[in-house]
Amino acid sequence: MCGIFGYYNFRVRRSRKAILEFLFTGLRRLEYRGYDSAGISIDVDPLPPAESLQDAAPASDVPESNGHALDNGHLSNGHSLNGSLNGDLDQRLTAQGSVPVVLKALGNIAALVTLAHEELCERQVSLDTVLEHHAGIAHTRWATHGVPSAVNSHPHVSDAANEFVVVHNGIITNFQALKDFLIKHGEKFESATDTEVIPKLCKYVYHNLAKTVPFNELIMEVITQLEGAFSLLIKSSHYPGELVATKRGSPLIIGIKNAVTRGRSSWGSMDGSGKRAATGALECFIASDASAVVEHTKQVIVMEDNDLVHLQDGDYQVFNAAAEERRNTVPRVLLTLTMEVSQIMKGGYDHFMQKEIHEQPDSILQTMRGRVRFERTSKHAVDPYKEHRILLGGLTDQVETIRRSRRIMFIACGTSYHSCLAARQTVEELVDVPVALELASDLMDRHCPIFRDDTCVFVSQSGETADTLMALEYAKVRGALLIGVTNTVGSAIARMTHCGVHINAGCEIGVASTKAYTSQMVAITMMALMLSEDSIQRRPLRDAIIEDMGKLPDSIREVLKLDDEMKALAEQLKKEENLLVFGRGYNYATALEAALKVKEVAYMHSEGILAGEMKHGPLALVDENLAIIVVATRDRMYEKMKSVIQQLRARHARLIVLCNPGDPDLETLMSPKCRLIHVPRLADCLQPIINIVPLQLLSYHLTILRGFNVDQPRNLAKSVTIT
Ligand code: UD2
Ligand code: GLU
Repeated sequence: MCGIFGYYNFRVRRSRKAILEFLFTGLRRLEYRGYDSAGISIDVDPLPPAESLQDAAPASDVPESNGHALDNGHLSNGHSLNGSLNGDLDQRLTAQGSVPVVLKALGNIAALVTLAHEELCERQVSLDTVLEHHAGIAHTRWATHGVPSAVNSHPHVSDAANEFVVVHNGIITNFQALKDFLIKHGEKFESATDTEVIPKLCKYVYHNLAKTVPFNELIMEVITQLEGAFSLLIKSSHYPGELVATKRGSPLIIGIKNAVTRGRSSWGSMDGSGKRAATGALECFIASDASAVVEHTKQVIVMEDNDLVHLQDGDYQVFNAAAEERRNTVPRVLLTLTMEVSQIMKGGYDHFMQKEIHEQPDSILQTMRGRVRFERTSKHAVDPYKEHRILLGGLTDQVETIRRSRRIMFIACGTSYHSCLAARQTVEELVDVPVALELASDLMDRHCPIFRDDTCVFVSQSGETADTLMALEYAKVRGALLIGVTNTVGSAIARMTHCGVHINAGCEIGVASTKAYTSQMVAITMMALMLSEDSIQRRPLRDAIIEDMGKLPDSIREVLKLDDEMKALAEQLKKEENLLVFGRGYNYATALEAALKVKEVAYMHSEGILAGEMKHGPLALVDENLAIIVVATRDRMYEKMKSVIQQLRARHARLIVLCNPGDPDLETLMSPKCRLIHVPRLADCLQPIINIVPLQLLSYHLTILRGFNVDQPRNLAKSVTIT
């Protein structure tokens, strides 16, 4: 899991400073995906280019490497820019006017920016130099193999001369075998990563092929040796100005921007072969996800597994390693992103998590937009219920198959799993099909039986969650109907499922999922409502739910007014070491999700407890010091929850009770040490969508008050694209 970004320009004049800024901005957009270290590779000139001859230092004046070593905590390059390159390579590079330099830093992007400027300045690399043709790559890491450090951070290189430079997202599962092989052939490794085998393998293959082959063919050869998941950007001093992007398992998209030259588009002709006629200027923005591309261009190619894109001389060609003839290009459709630039900005909020919590009235509306018909026909209509309906365009063709399934199995991880848990009961109540719920990793560990008449629903915000994807592959082999519920159009899950629902919540950047969670619950509820449309017996229930769905945005607006109250509560709780959250029925998921939020961003130990299990263990923890949140809104579980509150009160617990207003019983149950948080009342199955919001606010404020980075919790990354 990490962020990869690449910038390629051809016949588009960009100063080196602008190129660096593209790379840094790309990394900033992707930082939420991983942020323990970062690095870039750009080209520098062994000889000063014509335009900057007057102000740049002569080549002979460019200092030798100042000896920054791999282990100095900052920089991995340390390779001299002149003098160290031998024989014909040196000449060729000089002719092409570029040689890759690698800069990397432990810590966040800001640390890399500072280091890069210092380092380039020290080497007298002119930032004003204009480069008409350049390929730069960048990476923000989330370590899987080897601790976060400058040595382990990317780009990784083949050798001291940077013959091959690679950034990688994913895990190479056979790296040890490759490493052993390469060591036997004289290669030396510096990092503890799996990634380092890739540049070294590139170099090995390059020098062992009978003749020099095009860059794409070389890399095609290399990736056939790789097992596991990867998205890669590779540049090489042997192929100056060229870039190869390839992927299997991990996501990668290419944004294409064609500059208009001499009054006509340089786009040239797309002949459907995936090959673009090289008529002029081209800029490409290659990234792990759309958030880093959308501000530059909306035209993208979503790369498929085993795709390899070769950027050369202002042309891009797409090949596929699984194609019968790997040297032939394959056609790929140019998609238009619907995302807006404003979605990736904080828009006046201090943090993405805060922004996304406050966006929920709108994100939920977007999830329902065009899919829920709230108004009923007049009471004189033949069938007054007919118009009160749900239409999920992506599922219409499969409704009958789903209804006839042996079971509906929801498969997800983390917060997405909680959304399935919250909505499970709704599906059970409305649809006559047994429902199962599986954590993707556990399903795979157990080799859980799946049959061809099962419907498997895969829920993932990013649509790229590795465990969920593996479960998807597993279910696919077994012939089940595969449905996706995802926030990311064009993601692996959206593409690999037979059908599905996009939740349309808008780009979610905060690592702790908030708006995607509530939209997932709404999407699954809509699914259940659509599947139960034929049931006369359930019409009153369906009607009540749909009626209240219309109230969701305003109810959430109401709950968001609790912001100050939740901040005050966070102030009270900020020094706690433990926090329990009790819930049951629909709100067991609320308890688990609230506890997950508190632990993942505020680093406070927190547990969600099924209140029905209280007497079977958790009650032993309760004393007058333990802070406990109890979710006791007035659904079918309310009376039982009141009894839970009584028992907790009897042990002098410090209670915070989330409830609906207007119950004098509850008021009298509480002591001055206890606190009530009032939220609006909605249909039972929609109540968890409301209830989680104040608890999201609480975890947000707890994190800020405890002094942690709410958008970048330690050791976590947004979408877990590796298992
Ligand atoms: C589609 C359009 C929407 C609008 C609307 C008009 C897209 C992405 N959506 O929305 O912009 O034009 O029609 O009626 O173009 N799918 C999967 N797996 C998943 C998610 C979705 O296979 O995980 C499929 C789904 O079965 C459908 C397509 O992707 O064929 C679009 O899904 P959707 O939920 O966006 O569909 P809809 O009709 O709400
Ligand atoms: N496995 C690689 C590493 O640990 C890449 C991790 C990532 O995707 O950031 O460096």
